[in-house]
Amino acid sequence: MLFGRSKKNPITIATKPVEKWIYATCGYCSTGCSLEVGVDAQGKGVSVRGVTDADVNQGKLCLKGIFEFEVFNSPNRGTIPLYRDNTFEPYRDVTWDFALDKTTEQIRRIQQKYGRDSFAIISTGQIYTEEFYALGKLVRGLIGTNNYDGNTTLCMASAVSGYKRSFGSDGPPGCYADFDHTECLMAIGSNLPEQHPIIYWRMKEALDRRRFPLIVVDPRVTMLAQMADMHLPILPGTDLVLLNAMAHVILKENLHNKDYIAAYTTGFDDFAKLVADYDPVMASKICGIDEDKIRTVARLYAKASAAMTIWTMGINQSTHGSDGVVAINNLNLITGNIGKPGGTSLSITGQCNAMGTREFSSCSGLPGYRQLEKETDRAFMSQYWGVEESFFPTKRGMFETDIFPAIETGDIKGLWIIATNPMTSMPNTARIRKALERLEFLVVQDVYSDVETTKYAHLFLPAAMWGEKEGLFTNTERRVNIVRQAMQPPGLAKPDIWIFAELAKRMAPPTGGTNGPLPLGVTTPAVAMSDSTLLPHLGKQFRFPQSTAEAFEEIREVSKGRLCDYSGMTYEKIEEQRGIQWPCNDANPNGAPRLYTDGKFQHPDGKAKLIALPFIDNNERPDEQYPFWLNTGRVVEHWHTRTKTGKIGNINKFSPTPFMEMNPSAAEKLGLKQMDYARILSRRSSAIVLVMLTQRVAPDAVFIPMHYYDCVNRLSLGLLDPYSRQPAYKQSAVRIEKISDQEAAGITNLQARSY
Ligand SMILES: Nc1nc2c(c(=O)[nH]1)N[C@H]1C(S)=C(S)[C@@H](COP(=O)(O)OP(=O)(O)OC[C@H]3O[C@@H](n4cnc5c(=O)[nH]c(N)nc54)[C@H](O)[C@@H]3O)O[C@H]1N2
Ligand SMILES: Nc1nc2c(c(=O)[nH]1)N[C@H]1C(S)=C(S)[C@@H](COP(=O)(O)OP(=O)(O)OC[C@H]3O[C@@H](n4cnc5c(=O)[nH]c(N)nc54)[C@H](O)[C@@H]3O)O[C@H]1N2
Ligand code: SF4
Ligand SMILES: [Mo]
Repeated sequence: MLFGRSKKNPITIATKPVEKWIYATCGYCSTGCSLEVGVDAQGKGVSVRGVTDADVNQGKLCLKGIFEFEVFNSPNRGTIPLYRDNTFEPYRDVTWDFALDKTTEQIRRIQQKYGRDSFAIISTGQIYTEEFYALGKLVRGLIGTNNYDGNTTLCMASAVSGYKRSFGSDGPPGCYADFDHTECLMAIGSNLPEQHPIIYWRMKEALDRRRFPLIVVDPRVTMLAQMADMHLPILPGTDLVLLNAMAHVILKENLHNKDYIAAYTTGFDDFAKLVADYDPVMASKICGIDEDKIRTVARLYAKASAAMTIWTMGINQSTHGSDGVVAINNLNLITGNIGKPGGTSLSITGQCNAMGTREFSSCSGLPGYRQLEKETDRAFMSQYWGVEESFFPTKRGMFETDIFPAIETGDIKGLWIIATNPMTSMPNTARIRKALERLEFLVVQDVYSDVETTKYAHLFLPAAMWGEKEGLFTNTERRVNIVRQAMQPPGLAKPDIWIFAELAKRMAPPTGGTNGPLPLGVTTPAVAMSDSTLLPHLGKQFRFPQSTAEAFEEIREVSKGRLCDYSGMTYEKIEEQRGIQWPCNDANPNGAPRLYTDGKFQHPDGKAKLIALPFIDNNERPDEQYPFWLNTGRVVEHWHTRTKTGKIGNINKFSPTPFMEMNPSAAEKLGLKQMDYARILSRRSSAIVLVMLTQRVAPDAVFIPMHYYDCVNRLSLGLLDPYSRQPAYKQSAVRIEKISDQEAAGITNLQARSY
């Protein structure tokens, strides 16, 4: 006789008719998991599985990776270019020739009328490195605007800026294997289990094998905080004070590594003088962490034979984001924890290829971490590309967060947005909307035609997505990994690099016929420019990569001898090794896990800088009118503005509706119950959210995920960091109101679901 479970029908998992498995790297987060896409006999992606012999994930995937094949069949993909003369008209289908000619013509018209820099370009961290390289060549070599930036300003800019200030160059020095060696791990403003589930798994495995203290600094009791040995629920935006106070204790108690400091750093005296002011008693009043806890953590960190810090947006998205990163580097320099196993400053990157854009997109400089400010760097790229050196600007242009205000002031008249959705992701979106409405020409290049920003565009260019084209991503630990093409793009959608190459052709018709035929069998006649006064800067050898493989060859050449050296890589070797960590060259043919192992840094004197960092409290703070801190961030099931995950049923079902985490005691005072709709107001605007009661947030704070259109970024202020220009998304002040008509609120709220 059968009882209980065994009596029920057994669960069966439908077999997938997979014909072949195609190697790829996950297209969501910067963990960089190796996976394979299962394709059926009709060429359709029907499954995904993890790659077991990949160092990064060893066969594991998180839920976004497991369901990633479903993006291929998601609705509202862009399949044909769309155009309208005025944004109040409906779009009409147009040919690629029309769309590309129109883009070229509008860019040149605006530049000729208002100046070269009046046309701006905002890109992303989510296309392939080769595509970034090609875009950079198009912008720096042909279009010639200096107002070219990416959404990485919303994300990694503070880490980049902090690494540059401390070490003389961008580039995370550590790797995931450091978890296996560390004797103390501090995680600041990083919700690893939800945002980088497989890095978390690596960390947890290391922790299970070999106990080491885990310290978590986060105002919210995240899952990581719950498993920490010590959770420091810091007052929002005050991490710099905590870090300065830790350095204070370490110096005062003589726990610093004097030999390391003397041999490899400069600036110690000024630094020591400043942190002398940050004693734990005074610091505890500012950052809300008990003075003894600060001392204990500082001692633990300094006494460990190897200690490391990881951080993400809790540090970067702050008015002292860049300083916070430098403070982490300071801490690791004074304790000799850079470039050694288990001792590092490892910024956990965000998007799948936020690293690739930093390395080769030319967004803030020139390829291979070259700087516009450096004569030798300009001269090298001028010679290599065949672009007159004087055509390059001598300093970087506007950041994304400065481009929108420049539209308001009329300095920017045209904008090209590539793979980012600022109408949902920028702070204070009402202001962004007004700015977009002022543009004479807006072109949006995205894989989905329903992305919110297209509502304000004149032209939409449909791009092929991850898995529908081949190319490289670099992950958090500098690992370059490949995505092979598993699927054909839908309709007329084209790889981003094809679009860049076609525009290049229109801007500089090939002279010597060096450019080969276009990929995917599509050829269009090059359109001569009506006015070629912008072109005399081009040398005869100027050519434009027509495929990712061609761009990769250029990347290998220009990166030779640089920190981010790809010269020893080939696509085959990358796939074979399941990713290679740069530098990869003759000295390190299989890549290198760590940077600065020899204590030689990238500042001209070869030393790292210890920098004194005074804390300036300039956040918007809760007051009587707006009594709650608004904290924003992510949940595991959604990806950013939900253009992908909002359309995948198995993922969207976990949180289809905008919600707010709220402490039960605060809710009770306002008469709010679980699952009530509440109105949340800031000095900018208001939004409606579902109330989720949880002890995860403090009674004077709420947390709202960033993923929903017309929601949290209507409220956020986004004050900017002075170095990185990154917005402080994590600190604004809000008020919460009970809504009497719950039914009406539900209807209003439905609109925010968008999909
Ligand atoms: N599932 C999923 N994963 C993702 C993404 C996604 O959209 N969805 N996006 C990717 C991208 S681009 C990024 S940048 C990363 C972001 O990854 P994370 O930075 O880990 O994620 P967030 O939720 O933005 O914020 C992390 C934590 O910062 C804390 N925090 C807020 N204010 C402060 C503060 O003042 N001090 C400190 N110390 N902490 C604070 C928040 O409470 C939150 O728990 O995730 C990547 N991974
Ligand atoms: N309140 C708040 N706001 C935030 C944050 C926060 O923590 N709080 N975090 C910020 C951070 S860290 C980030 S990274 C940003 C992210 O913000 P966004 O960059 O705006 O977010 P995504 O939804 O990832 O947008 C990427 C777009 O690229 C498209 N796309 C995907 N693949 C391709 C491709 O191959 N080619 C092309 N052409 N398009 C493609 C997608 O459909 C999508 O529309 O949000 C920022 N905004
Ligand atoms: S952890 Fe990141 S890279 Fe790995 S499967 Fe999940 S989303 Fe993809
Ligand atoms: Mo990000």
